[in-house]
Amino acid sequence: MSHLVYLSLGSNIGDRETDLREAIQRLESEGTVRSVSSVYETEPVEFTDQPQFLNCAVALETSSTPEQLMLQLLTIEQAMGRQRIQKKGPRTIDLDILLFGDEVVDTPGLTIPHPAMQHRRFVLEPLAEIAPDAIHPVLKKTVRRLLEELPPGQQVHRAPENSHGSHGFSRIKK
Ligand code: PH2
Ligand code: MG
Ligand code: MG
Repeated sequence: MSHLVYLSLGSNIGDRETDLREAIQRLESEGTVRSVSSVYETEPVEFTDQPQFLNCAVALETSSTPEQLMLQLLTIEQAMGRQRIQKKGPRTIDLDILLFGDEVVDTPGLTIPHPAMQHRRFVLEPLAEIAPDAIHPVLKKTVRRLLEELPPGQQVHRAPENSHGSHGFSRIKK
């Protein structure tokens, strides 16, 4: 049984765009990448004294369970040199599960939907680009609606495209 999962990717140290692209490539071995949003330059929120982020959203079709996928994401983060020094602090790569089909998971190690997604423009703006009609199974609202309901603030804008165009990966796949 496979599920369509939405992930948020972020990087704010090192070559941020290369790291996002490498993470997406690595995700290909965990399932099928169905779509990738534009890359957004976003101001840091929650822990604000850190560099600007690049963020994007990815739709991944996977036959893993939520727990298996979480471990796969952790393994990718570690393989890419992620160091955990400061909570919510600078990172080379962060891979978070936002939505896992319509499943709801609430265990000490894993919460799905991501507990902060509805408050974060850096999550909702890229996600709305690839999945405006996806439904948050707890709040029972579409991603489009969650984005519309966000209070003003949190700067997010599409990063300029690089010389390869489309950041070197195709946006929407069949
Ligand atoms: N991630 C955080 C905390 N703050 N801010 C932005 N703009 N983008 C992020 O990915 C981010 C953040 C914790 O994971
Ligand atoms: Mg995160
Ligand atoms: Mg994370």
